Amino acid sequence: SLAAAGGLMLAACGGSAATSGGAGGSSYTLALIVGVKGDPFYITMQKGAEAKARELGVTLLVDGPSQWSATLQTPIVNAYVARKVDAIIIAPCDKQAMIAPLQQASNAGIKVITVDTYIGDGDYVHGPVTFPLSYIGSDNVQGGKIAGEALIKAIGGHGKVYIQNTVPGTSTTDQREQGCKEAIDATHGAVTLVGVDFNGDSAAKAAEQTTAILQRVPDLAGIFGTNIYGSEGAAQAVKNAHKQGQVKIANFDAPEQAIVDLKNNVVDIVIAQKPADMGSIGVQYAVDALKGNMGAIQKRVPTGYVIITRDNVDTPEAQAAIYKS
Ligand code: T6T
Repeated sequence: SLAAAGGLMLAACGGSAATSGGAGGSSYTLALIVGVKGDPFYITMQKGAEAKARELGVTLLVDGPSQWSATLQTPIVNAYVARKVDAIIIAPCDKQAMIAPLQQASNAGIKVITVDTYIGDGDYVHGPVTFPLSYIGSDNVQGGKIAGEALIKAIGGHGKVYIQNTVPGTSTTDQREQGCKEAIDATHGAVTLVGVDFNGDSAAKAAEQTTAILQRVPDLAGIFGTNIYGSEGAAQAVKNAHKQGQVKIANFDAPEQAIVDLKNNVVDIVIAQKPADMGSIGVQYAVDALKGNMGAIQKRVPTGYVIITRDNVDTPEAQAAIYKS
């Protein structure tokens, strides 16, 4: 397939995608497989992973599918298994479909760590899938709840809301939807959910779907965008309809555009994750595991959030949380 060819090409001309370790030059080769290429969240994760790889003197290869798709991500995993890397640090695109290819990697003796998203139910101690060494990422039910509660507050505690989601089966965004629904349920009917759409991780599709909802539900009060693309598309549609300020938006993730929209009153809350920490801890854990230092590894590492509003957007903490692109 195209993705396999792309993966092999990247591997073959490794130079651009590989960060080679400095001092001492270890023999370890790690692979970071992101959820989708070009996403500022994963670009920021990659920078964190590369910095840690340099510090520890290991080689890091980086690749990912061109679209959010387990079908496109699977041959990338297979290519790294064939290449016999020492560890795979991956944001799996689907919590079920990525189990088998990663199980094969693990069976081949490759250390597997998941970052951002998980496989199975994310509980690698008691859950159905236990071979990954750790799941490093946000608490996404909590994140969805924070978004939902902020949205409910922004709309004055009552009214109609809509969720712009990405691809079902993705652990992160499934859990954000769940957390937001819990916040809505806690209003006991004061806030109602008029719909959830899945945009396939495309901002253009998200804008199209949101435009249709704005027409169908003229008194829509608020929108929760569950990631960069859902939020970006929702904001674009609201701007196109000249409804900024009237329709409130809770924006998951913190690319530059979200900060612009926050400052222009198009969105009211920006929930920044810590992708660089996910990448950095992922690399640290892979090296710990390869050195047999299992005591250093926790099976679950929640990385936390920085909540950005107009009140704190110019603080150093908020500015540092904005994703790189
Ligand atoms: O929200 C992040 C990530 O946590 C999610 O799994 C996929 O989408 C993003 O990369 C943002 O686009």
